[in-house]
Amino acid sequence: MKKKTINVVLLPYSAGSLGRNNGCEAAPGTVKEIIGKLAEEYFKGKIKLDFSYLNLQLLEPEEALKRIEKEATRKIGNAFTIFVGGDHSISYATIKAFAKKYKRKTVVWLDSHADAMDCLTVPSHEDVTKTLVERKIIKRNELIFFGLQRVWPREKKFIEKRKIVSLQSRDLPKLEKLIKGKQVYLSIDFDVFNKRIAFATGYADGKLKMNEFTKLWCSIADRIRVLDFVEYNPLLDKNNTGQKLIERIFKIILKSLCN
Ligand SMILES: [Mn+2]
Repeated sequence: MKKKTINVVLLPYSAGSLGRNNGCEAAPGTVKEIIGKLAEEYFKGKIKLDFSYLNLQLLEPEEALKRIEKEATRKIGNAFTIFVGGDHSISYATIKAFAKKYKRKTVVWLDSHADAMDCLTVPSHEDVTKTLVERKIIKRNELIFFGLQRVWPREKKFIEKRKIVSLQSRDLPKLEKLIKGKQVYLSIDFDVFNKRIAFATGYADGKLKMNEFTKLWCSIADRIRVLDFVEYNPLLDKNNTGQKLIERIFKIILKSLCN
C-alpha cells in the first residue's frame, strides 16, 4: 500500500497575539513531537509526514505573513496540508493561499471567539475573519463560525451585517448541507475546546467536548483539504493537560486521513 503524504507546516509565530498569548510560538515544536509519535505508534507504513518549518521570529508581522502565504501556496493542493501555529493571525496568510487555489470553498472557523474586532493594516489574532471578508479574500458566505462562546458587540455587529453563519454542535446537519460539494479549510483554535482542559491558551472560553469534535470531524472530514491548529501555549500547560488533548485530537485526524 502506498503511504499517504501529509504536509505539516510549522509556524512558530506569536507577534499577531498582541502580547496576549506569548509562548504559543513554542507550540509547533510540541505538536510536531506529538504528531510524529502518533504516526510512528499507530499509523506506521500508512502515513508519511512531510514536515517543513519557517523561521519567523525576527520578521515584522507583514513580512512574516507574506512568507507564510508563499509557503502555503507551495504546499496547498499537492497533499493534505496541516499548518501548526502560532497565533491565529497565521490563518490570514494560509487562507489567502487556500482561497486562490479553490473556487468552491468554505472556511470553517472552529473557535470560541469570532476574531472579528477591527481591520488593521496587518491583521492580528483578533481580526482575522473580519479582514478576510472585508478585503474580499473570501466571500461572507464562504465563512462559517463553529463553537463561538464569547462574542463582543463589535463582532456581533459584523456577523449580523454580513449575515455570517454561526453554528454550534447541535447544528451539524446544517453544516454538512452547507459544505456539500465545497473544498473545506478547517481552522482549529485550541480555545474552542472545553476551558477546563484547554486552558493553555490566551483566552480560555471554550465549551466544545471531545466527542463533539469527533462527530464534527467525522461528518466533514471528506471535504477538508487544509487544516490549521493555532493558539495552544505550551508555557501555560500545567500537567500536560493540553498535550494530552492535542494527542486525542490528532489521533482522530490522522486515523481518518489514512483511510
Ligand atoms: Mn481564534
